[in-house]
Amino acid sequence: SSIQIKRALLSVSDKTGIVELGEALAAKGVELVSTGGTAKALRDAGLAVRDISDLTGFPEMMDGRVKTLHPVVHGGLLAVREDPRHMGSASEHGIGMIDLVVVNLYPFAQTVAKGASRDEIIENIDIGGPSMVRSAAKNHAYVAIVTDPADYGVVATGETSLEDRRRFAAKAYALTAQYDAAIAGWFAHVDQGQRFPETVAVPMIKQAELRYGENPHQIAALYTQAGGGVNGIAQARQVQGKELSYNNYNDADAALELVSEFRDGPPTVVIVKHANPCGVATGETLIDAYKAAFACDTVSAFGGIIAVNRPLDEATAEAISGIFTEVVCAPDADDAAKAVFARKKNLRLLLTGDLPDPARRGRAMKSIAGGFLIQSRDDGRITADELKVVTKRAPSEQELKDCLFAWTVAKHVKSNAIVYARDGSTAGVGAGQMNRLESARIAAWKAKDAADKAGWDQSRTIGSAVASDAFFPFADGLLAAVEAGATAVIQPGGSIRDDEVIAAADEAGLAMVFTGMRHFRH
Ligand code: 93A
Repeated sequence: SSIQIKRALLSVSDKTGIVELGEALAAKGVELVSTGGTAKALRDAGLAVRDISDLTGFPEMMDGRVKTLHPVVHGGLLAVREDPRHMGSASEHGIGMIDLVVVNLYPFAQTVAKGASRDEIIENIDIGGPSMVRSAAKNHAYVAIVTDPADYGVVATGETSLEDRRRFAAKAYALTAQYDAAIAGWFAHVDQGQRFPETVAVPMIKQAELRYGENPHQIAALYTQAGGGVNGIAQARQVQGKELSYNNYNDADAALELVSEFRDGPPTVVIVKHANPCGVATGETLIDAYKAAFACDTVSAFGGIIAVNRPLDEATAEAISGIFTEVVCAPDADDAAKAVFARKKNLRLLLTGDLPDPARRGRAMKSIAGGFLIQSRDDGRITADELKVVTKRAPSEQELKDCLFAWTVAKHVKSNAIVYARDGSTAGVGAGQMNRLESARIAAWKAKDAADKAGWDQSRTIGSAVASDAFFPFADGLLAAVEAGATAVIQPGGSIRDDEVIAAADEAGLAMVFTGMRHFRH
């Protein structure tokens, strides 16, 4: 099953490494056949090359749209060498066998990315290349199809094994599938402006196989969308520590997405546990912010995932190292901070560079049995002047600040979400309950517990602002917040009982603002 290469067809847009490969093949006595540009590159390097037009008996024509689309090429790729009828047809029509095809395609995605005209984009849809890739891959029993320069070394030997040819074939079909997916996506989204095309093909590239999934009996891998252009957690650079697990990625994503909301804000630290923030704070410095975030819930922070919006310094790294932390994610870290973490062998340090734009548009996907739900990413953000004061009392400047801070955090808390905040720091977070009242109670209870543990004279929910990710359907949730000491409320509004809720707020002397936008996150 090892096959000696006698004739190779080289046709590449990206000419990297092609001359070296041509030289190696020529040295093994392989006949080289090429399309125009590739033939020129090889010839310029002093190699003997046969033009494809010589093989087909047709010139490369119609602006190169028809170069290799010919029975002489596809017969030479598809013929079953052991089938006398196939070989009979080949000799009858003067078709010689081709044992190796080296192709990379017209740069479609790159042409789109550089903002080329529609005509130029269309011209960069490769037809002949993928046809050869598919023909050669189908007939991998006899033909090697190389689409990745990383594999040039393997065929430079002048021989191919069946094992390699099978591997190449798998890679080749993945390439044409992704190539067509990119074209289909461009037609649907860009050219036709469809919000949701009839069918979706998403070109995905495997980045890593993970040790296991959410649980050890599940398998898992990380894929990224080809040409994604987003600097998210999947693109972060791991500087040190154990391999990231499935849960690490999921939690680090939640932490990074939340801290990115504060991209242009003061130093901010987010501590996430099981994809929910358990402490978020802003401060004069990163270490101040860390201490305040940690104080919110010192119990849950153990084994947490931390994301920050400033380059890490030594003092903050020292503070973080005080307890067991799974992952730290930052735009950057100075050498001193790196040295501190280096002492914690298991701690995973991820550097992201500039934080992602919190307002960017995108699609979010969730799997359900037998299907996927696709929605636009929750890029909704609210500013102070979009808020509607609904109570007799308007929030003070500090209350307003805390309202907006709590609201931003609540957006990233699993519903039902209730977040108490005071002085730029979360005081209590209630997440993932089946009713809002319980979230309000749990958050207050956790804040009280944190105060007791820290030896403060009172819970930090006293004098806090409270955010609710969706409207209070009844006054009871709001009253639980009043009981916890909240003086200001931010919520979407829109319940049929808004009047009741507003009356209860006025009765308690609260200041309440409506956002008109909710942030369910399930
Ligand atoms: O325009 S095509 O779709 N028509 C063809 O028949 C054809 N054959 C090869 N493009 C075709 N190719 C592509 O040309 C290859 O996939 C490769 O990307 C490129 C190499 O052209 P050249 O050797 O002239 O630079």
